[in-house]
Amino acid sequence: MSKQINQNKLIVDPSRIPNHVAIIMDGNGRWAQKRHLPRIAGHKQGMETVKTVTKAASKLGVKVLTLYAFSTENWKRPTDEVSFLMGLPVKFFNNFIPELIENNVQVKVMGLIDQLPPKTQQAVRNAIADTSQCTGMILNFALNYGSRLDIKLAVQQIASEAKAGKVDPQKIDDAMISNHLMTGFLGDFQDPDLLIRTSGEERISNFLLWQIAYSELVFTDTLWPDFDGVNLSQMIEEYQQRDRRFGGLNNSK
Ligand code: V07
Repeated sequence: MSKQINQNKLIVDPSRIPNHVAIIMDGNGRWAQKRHLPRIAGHKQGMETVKTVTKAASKLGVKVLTLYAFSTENWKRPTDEVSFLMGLPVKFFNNFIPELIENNVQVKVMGLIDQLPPKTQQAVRNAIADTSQCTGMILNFALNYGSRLDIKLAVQQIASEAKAGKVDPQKIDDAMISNHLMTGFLGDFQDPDLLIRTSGEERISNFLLWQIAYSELVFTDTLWPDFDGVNLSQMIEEYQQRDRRFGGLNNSK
C-alpha cells in the first residue's frame, strides 16, 4: 500500500525535504558481476544513475547532493579500473553538462583534485566553470576525497593560523572546524541531513565523518545502478518518518 502511494510521490512531504543529501554509491561492481559483465560496466551504468538521481533530487527541492565518486582509498584498485573511473568525469562532462544547465544545477567538486590525471582535472574544472552561473541545486562530487584527510588538512590549517597568531587556540570551536573542512563552502548546508548508502553495506567508509554527527543514516539493499528517483523518494520518506532531536528532546514527547 505505502509503496503504491510512494510511486505516485504522494507520501513525501514537500515541506520537509532534506536540504543536503549525501550518497555512498555502492554496488556497481556487484551489479556487473550479476550480469557477467566487467566491473567497469557497472561504473558506466552507475554514472547513468547519477544523472537520474540528480534530476530527481533537484525536482524534489534538495539544495545540495553530495556524491562519493572516488575515495582516497580507491587508488588501490586494479590500474585498468582506476583509469576507467578517471575517464568518467570526462564522459560526464561531454554528455551531461547541457542537461545540468537546463536544470539550473551547479557542479562542485571536493577532494585532492591536483592529484588527478590532467584530463580528469580539466573535465572537473570545465564542469564547475560551465555551471557556475546556475543558481539551483549544488551537485557536489567527492572525488579523491577521504574524511580523515579532510579533517587532517583542516587541523593543519587551523594550527598554522594559530602559530601565526591569527587564531586563539581557546577560540577554536565547532563552527571554525566546520568552515575549514572541504564542505565549508556550503555555508548553512555543510552537514548532510540525510546520508544514504546503497547495496546493503552499513559502513561510513571515511566519508564526511565530522559532518554526519546528526545526520539520519539510511541504508538500502538496492545496488547503485538500479537506484532511481522512486528509491530516492523512499529514502526521503524514511528520513521524514524519523524524529530528529539533535541530542535534545522533541516538544511533543
Ligand atoms: C564516477 C559513477 C557513479 C558511480 C560510482 C563510481 C563511478 C560522476 C563522476 C564525476 C565526478 C566529477 C565531475 C563530474 C562527474 C564520477 C568518478 C566515478 C571518479 F566533475 N560519476 N563518477 N567520477 N562513477
